[in-house]
This record gives sequence, structure tokens and C-alpha cells, in this order.
Amino acid sequence: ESGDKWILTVTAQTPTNIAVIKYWGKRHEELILPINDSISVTLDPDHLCTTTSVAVSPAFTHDRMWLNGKEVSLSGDRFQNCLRELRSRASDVEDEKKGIKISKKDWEKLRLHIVSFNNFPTAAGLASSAAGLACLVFSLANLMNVKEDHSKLSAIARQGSGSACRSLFGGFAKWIMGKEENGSDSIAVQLADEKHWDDLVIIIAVVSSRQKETSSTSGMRDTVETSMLLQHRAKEVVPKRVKQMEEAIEKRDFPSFARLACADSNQFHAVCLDTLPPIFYMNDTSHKIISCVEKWNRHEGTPQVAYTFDAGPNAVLISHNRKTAALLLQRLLFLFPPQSDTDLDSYVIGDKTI
Ligand code: 2P0
Repeated sequence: ESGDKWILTVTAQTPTNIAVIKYWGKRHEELILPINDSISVTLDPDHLCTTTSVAVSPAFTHDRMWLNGKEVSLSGDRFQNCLRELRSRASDVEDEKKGIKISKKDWEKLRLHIVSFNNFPTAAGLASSAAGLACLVFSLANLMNVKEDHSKLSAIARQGSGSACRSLFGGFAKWIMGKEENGSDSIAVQLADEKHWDDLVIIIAVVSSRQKETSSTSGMRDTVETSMLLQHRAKEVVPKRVKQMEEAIEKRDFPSFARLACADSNQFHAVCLDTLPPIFYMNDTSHKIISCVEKWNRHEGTPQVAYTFDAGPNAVLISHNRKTAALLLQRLLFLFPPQSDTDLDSYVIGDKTI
């Protein structure tokens, strides 16, 4: 047997996360360092998640990756930065049964093959880079026997895509912006695990399956350069809101949670509008959904449902429990009857959510 025949693989699965206090704006482009802290909820892995298998073999001549069955380029700086960080932290790996012995320095020469799938249609406009980059870093760290905790790994995932650092944790996560110039303290931490508040139900209303027109990366760069409202948001608004949100999550205080999440989504879209040229991520259907939820919440006297919108028109609706989730679906179906295929494309229902 030649020593070249072995292959070692690791497979991991990572759900995407939805920010309830948004990240928008970088202070360092290449290291991906944000201008404010952010807080997210990680979805249940049955919905919207990425599965990635990574393999190493002496027979591989190049690093290669396939995403949803198609080969993609790995030449980008972001991927190369993640890979360099991981290779520099790799340790010895030994598999006696297979007769495999990889020493720390072998990782510099060994090439990798990566296969990644999303369990949701990429065309649905929900293809967030968060789950993908988090899963890539996590599976490679396991393959390479990187002995770092999830927060340290989150700082590596962050260099692939900012929001990815929050997907290393289930439940609720906070991305701490950090102070260091090298980004070593810009990491994610877990605020509460997935069992802490498991009666929340998340419904994603797919308003449009078209790809967004302005990518998050270039959109937030334009906002940093041109919006004065963003400076106010990052310095005055978010620091207070992050504290209040942490408290609301800790106490499972749904009314406060909902008020903060809705206000932060609205301010994020306001800074997009304050950008030159203005960025429009929401559309008329998104606005109709906001009005419906606002009216309902006002009518009840206390919030029943929270809404939040990312860099696109799709609504993420968080309801207090299964009963309000059922009522919410009823309202959505009334507003957008299934026969009118011009409005909502579909509903993705997150059961057991976080
Ligand atoms: C968030 N979003 O906190 C915010 C809210 C979209 C709106 O993080 O340039 O794909 O890779 O760091 O993480 C989307 O931005 O941008 C995002 P990069 P990313 O979830």
C-alpha cells in the first residue's frame, strides 16, 4: 500500500442566525471588525442550515470546494484568511486504525476538499453567508484538531463573514465588537442556550425569492461613508439597546424583546435610507407585514409578535408561543391569500425555533 491512499473527513451542520440587534458597518474591512455589538437568535438546525464535509488526503493536489454541487473558487481573501488562521493553529492528528499520522507542520502542505450544502433553496434570497462560513470554520477546526473554544473559533469565522461568528452558538449570541486593532477580542459569546426560551416560534415569510440588489458588504461600506445617522446609531443607540436586549432575553421578557427587535430593524432600514445612494431592502409587501404586526400589537396593548428584516424584503416574525404563531399565520394568509402568487412566495415555518 502506498501511503497516499488514505482520506480523513469531518462533517458538521450549522444553522443560520437572525440578528435582533443588527450589525451594519465595519471599522476595519479586511479583519471584518464592526462599529457596534450585535445580538442574534440561532435557528433550529432542521431549518435553514448548512451541512459541510471537509476532507484531507495526500492525493489532493489543490484546495477545492463545491457549494450545492457546483465548484466554487477559493481564491478570495476572506477564505484564505480563515484557512491561514486555521492552519497556523492545527495540531497533530493520529488515527491508528487507518494508520494515519499527520503532524502539525504537515497541515501547511496537505490540501483540502470541501463539500457544502444548504437545506434551503439558495435562490430563496435567504442564503446567508452566516451558516456557511461558521460551518466551514467549525468542520475544518475539527479536522485539523484546532484546540480552541467556540469564541476563539468565532473570531476566525468572523473573518469569513461578520455575521458568521454568531452561528457558532445555539440559542442567543452576542458579537462583541472589541477594542483591539488586530481583532483578537472581536468575538461571539453565548448569552443563553437553545433551551432557555424554547417557546418562541419563528416564522419566515418569503416575500421575494430574487437575489438582493445591494450586497451587505458593499451596502454597509456605503453607509459608513455617507450616513450621519449611522454614527448616532452606533455610539448612542446600540450600546443601550444591547444592554436592554440582554436583560429581556435573560428574563424572557417578550414585550421588551419585541419592542427592541422591531425598533432596531426599523433603525437599520433607516440608516440604509440615509445612505448615498439610498439602499431599499424592504418593499411594499414588507411594509404591509410591518403595519399588520404593529396594528395587532397595538390592539392587544402588548406585543404579540416581533418582526425583523435583514438585507432583503423577507420578514422574520418571532411570536411569543405556538398559539400566537398560529394566529399570525392566519393573519398572513388573510392578508396574502395563497392564490395571489404576486405577494408572498411561501412560508417557512420554524417549529421549536431556536
Ligand atoms: C446582521 N446583516 O447583523 C446584519 C443585519 C444584514 C442585516 O450581517 O461583509 O454578510 O460578510 O461581514 O455578515 C449581513 O452582513 O457581511 C449582516 P460581511 P454579512 O445579521
